[in-house]
Amino acid sequence: MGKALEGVRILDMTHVQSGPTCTQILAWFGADVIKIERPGSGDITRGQLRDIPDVDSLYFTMLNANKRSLTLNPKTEAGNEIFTRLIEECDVMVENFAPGAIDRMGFPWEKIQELNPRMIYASVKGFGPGPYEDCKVYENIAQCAGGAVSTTGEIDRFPMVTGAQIGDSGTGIHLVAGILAALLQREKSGKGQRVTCAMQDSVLNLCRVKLRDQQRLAHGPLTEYPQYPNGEFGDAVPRAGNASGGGQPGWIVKCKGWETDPDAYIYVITQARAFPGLAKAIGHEDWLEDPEWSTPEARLPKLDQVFAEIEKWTMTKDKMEVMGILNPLNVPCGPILSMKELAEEDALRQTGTVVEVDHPERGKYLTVGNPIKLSDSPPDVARSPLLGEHTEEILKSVVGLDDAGIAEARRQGAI
Ligand code: CAO
Repeated sequence: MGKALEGVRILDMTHVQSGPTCTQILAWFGADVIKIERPGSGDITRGQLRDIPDVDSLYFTMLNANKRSLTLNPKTEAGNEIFTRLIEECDVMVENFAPGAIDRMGFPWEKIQELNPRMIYASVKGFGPGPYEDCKVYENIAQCAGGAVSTTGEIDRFPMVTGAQIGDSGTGIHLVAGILAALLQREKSGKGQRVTCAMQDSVLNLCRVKLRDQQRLAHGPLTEYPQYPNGEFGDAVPRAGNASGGGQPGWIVKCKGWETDPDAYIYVITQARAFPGLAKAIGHEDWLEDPEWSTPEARLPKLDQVFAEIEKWTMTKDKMEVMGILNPLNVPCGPILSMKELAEEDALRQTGTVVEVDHPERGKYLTVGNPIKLSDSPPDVARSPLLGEHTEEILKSVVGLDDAGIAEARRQGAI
């Protein structure tokens, strides 16, 4: 079966995490992704957080599946010529270097357009135009700048970053959407365009509900926040612990074994229409007849007591037992799953969300496959390339160099 992006060639100038997440998804959709890496060392993540000496790290292998690797230094004379040919031969160029790095290599957008008017040139930067546009940015900085950190954490404690890589991988996924839209527009216009995603913007987009709450604050306290009705609200959205971001109250409660198992917890949402079943399950049928508890409005100021009662019940059961009882009652709930549990989850293996791949140097490892499922374009997850594994192959078939040209490029240190 063909793949959705078959025939699309990507000039992948990405490194670390944000850009590589984007091009990895494009590769899973079937694009030919040519990853350009600095001769000798390659993407810095190949050597970062290594678990096995002298072998590409999991950081690299889990972000660069299904790509081909070409070592190239565009700052050399031969490298500049090869890079020029690649721009002519590719459909999309993706990069996430520090601001201005590609320009300094001698390839500003104007020149790229001249070389290939159909080229889509996609970039991740930390910030959009403005006071911080020249800053280098990593994940946690983006989380801070995009509003995630000020709104995450325990109430009245210090701000907290989240383990989800919403700045890096989150921005990479936003960039995928921009590239696909630009490819579609090119079908009609015949022209490429510039696609840019700032990490701050992507994080803020993911924190949309918190900007909603900022505006609601002007009209009174945020009644679903744990600070209501007894705590104080300032002039900015506060941290809300584990309160639900939606209109239905939710919280994390302990389950059996919590004293020794750090993940023996479950998230329970007291959705109004499922509340009668929940109340009965925890032995609080009395609440349903009592006007002090029977309506969401009556319960709102005493959510802490509601969840304390739920917890008394959940502490007598393990989290999967709670799931088994509450789900048939349509009570939305979710166990706190550890990475160990996720790695061992059979259903995720079956859907290709967790995939085992074989690597010639490290052996078998697990990766997260494509979370976006296309029925006519299922991904075959392949291992990441070794550094420069496809250099000669690409120079011959895409760039059109012969053996003498390759030898000269090598002599100059261009590849
Ligand atoms: N051959 C020769 N030189 C190369 C090369 C190659 N194949 N690939 C990159 N380089 C050079 C660049 O040209 C640049 O040189 P100059 O600064 O002299 O122009 C240099 O390598 C380093 O690039 P950099 O500044 O991007 O790298 P860094 O490690 O200092 O910074 C990062 C990393 C991520 C902070 C920065 O790239 C950045 O802010 N990127 C945009 C935001 C982003 O994507 N952040 C998320 C990263 S994932 O956590």
